Parts: sequence; structure tokens; C-alpha cells
Amino acid sequence: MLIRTSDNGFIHPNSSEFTPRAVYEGRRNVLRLMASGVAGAALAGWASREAFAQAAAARPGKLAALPGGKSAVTGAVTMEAPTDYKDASTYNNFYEFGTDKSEPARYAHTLKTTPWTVEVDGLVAKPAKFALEDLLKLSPMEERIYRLRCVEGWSMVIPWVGYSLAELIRRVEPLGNAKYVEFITQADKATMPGLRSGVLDWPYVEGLRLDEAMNPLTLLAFGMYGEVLPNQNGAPVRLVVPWKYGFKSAKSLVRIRFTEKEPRTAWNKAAAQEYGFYSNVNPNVDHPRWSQATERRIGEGAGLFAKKRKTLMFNGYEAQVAQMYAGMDLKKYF
Ligand SMILES: Nc1nc2c(c(=O)[nH]1)N[C@H]1C(S)=C(S)[C@@H](COP(=O)(O)O)O[C@H]1N2
Ligand SMILES: [Mo]
Repeated sequence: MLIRTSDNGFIHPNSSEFTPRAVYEGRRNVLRLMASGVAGAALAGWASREAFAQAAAARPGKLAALPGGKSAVTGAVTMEAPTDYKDASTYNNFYEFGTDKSEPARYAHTLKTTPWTVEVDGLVAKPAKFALEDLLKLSPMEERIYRLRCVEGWSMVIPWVGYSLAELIRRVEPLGNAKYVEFITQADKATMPGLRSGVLDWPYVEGLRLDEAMNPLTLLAFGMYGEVLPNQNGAPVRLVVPWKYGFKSAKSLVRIRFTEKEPRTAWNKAAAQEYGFYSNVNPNVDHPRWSQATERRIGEGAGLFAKKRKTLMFNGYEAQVAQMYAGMDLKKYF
């Protein structure tokens, strides 16, 4: 099943009506492989590049060609063409591999994504350690094309593959006093050269209120563009929270912890006056050092030729998320 979200906030569970056939046919095999049947061997091996390379080679169409295929994506999710795969996989923030945008693509090959375990604990009735293979099978995968708006003022449109984090949360049964969810990511000195820098307090930690984590838009992503996540995009499993600035979408998750108190996040610890806990995309609340009213879509020219787009409230997902913040002063809770 694919879910596509249109610009006006409509979620449709029946993919094939909304998904142009070329896109659907092309990605079907990968989605099927990821989600289900091949089970055992294929899923177990999924995290290994070798196994995936074989699956990719067996595909009828070259999926990497789709992102630029504008006709193929008309009418999908955002009504906007996905960013070129090359941009999405070479212009990254993943400070564990360096602070320059090009560094994650150059250095993240050292990240060891198999074996991989995600521990889910804290205030839950059923804490568990999920091997990646089991996480992959937990729920059917969907494709969701989301805008990603970085706090720095640029944005991309990325077709993710995964399922709602709520699926996982339901399995572990949060207790009544669980109010927040903390996301803890990989911090391995041996494979992540960026940890030598003190720019952030490692591990990179993010957090959401429980209702935000349960919102169906919040995605646990295992792939993008119909393929396995490249390491630089947060393999083997990451969060995608499309109505918040990109830094809330923590990469390479190893632990998800339910808490009563609001978690301290890596960016909040680094600069509390600049990065609040909520960090909802909001064109009306400037960053202390720059405006958040507009953004540059990666791929739409640079420098003098950069086209400016108006940033949308909650990154365009207002219809699905605004009610969670009813009555809150979003300037105070930035
Ligand atoms: N672990 C970790 N997760 C992270 C980051 C990081 O440095 N480390 N950077 C964040 C930021 S600032 C952004 S904009 C997005 C970028 O995701 P992308 O490279 O897939 O576009 O990842 C977020 N998740
Ligand atoms: Mo970002």
C-alpha cells in the first residue's frame, strides 16, 4: 500500500488511484521486496549493500532515473517534482561524518549498518530490542513524498519509503505517564569521523511529544527513491518529521525511549536560544540570525539564480498537524 499526501493535506490510503502507473510499476518490486514476502533471506540480507545491489539490478526500470521524470510525479503527494536523487544523496547534513554538505556522501561508507538493533524502552509496557530484519517486517512499507525543510533555509522533496512510527509505538504500549519520545542515534567513534569534533554533544539526540510521534505523518524510513537509504541519508533506519525543521529527522536510530520529561536534544544543548524543542517549520518565527520566511529548493539554481519560494506554515502540512498546537504560543514554543 502506498500513501500519498497531496498539497491540501489529504491522505489517501489507496495508492494505485493516485500513483501514476509508471512510478507505481517501477517501484512495486522494491516495495514488495522490502515489505514482505521474500522474507527470511532477502530481508535478513537487506541491510547489506551486496544483497540490495542484486535486487536493484533485477529491477525492470532504473528507478534512479525517476526523480527527474517530472511527468511521472505530477499529482503525487506534494505536486512538486522530487529533488534529483544525486542532490538528495550528496548534499547532506550528517555531522557524524563532517559538517560540510559533501562530507557525509564521501565518508559515510564506513558506517556499519549490519547487524543493526533498535532498542525501544523507557515508559512502555513492552520494551523490546528490534533487529533490523524484524523492524522491516513490522508493518507494510509505503512511499511518501515529503518536503524536507532545513533550518538553514533550503529544502528538498524526497520520496521516502517506510511506515508510520505509530505502528512501532503501538507495539510497545506506552504507559500513561509517557509524554515524550527520545530518539538516540548511532555514535561510533570507529566509523564516524565527525565525532572527533565537539560541534555537538554526541550521540545526536532528538525528541518529540508523544502525540507528535504518533501522528501518522511521522515516518520511520528505511528507503528513499524506491531504494535502500544511502548511509549518508541515515541508513539503515531514520525518522522523518516533515512539518519540522530537518534536524528533527534523526538519522541512524539505535534507541527510542519513552519519557515523562521533555528530552534535551542535541541542537537545543548546542544553542538553546536558536533551536527549541518544537522546531516546527514556521515562516512567521525567524531564527535569531536569519529569516525563515523563504527557502531555496535544492536543484533550482544557486547564488544569483537561486529561486526563492515562500516557506509554508508547518512546511505545508498544516491541515494534518496544526490541531496539535492549538492554543500554544508558537513564538514561545519555537
Ligand atoms: N544523526 C543525525 N541526524 C541528522 C543530522 C545529523 O547531523 N546527525 N542532521 C539533520 C539535519 S540538519 C537535516 S536537514 C536532515 C538532512 O537529511 P538528508 O541528508 O536525508 O536530507 O538530517 C537531520 N538528521
Ligand atoms: Mo537541517
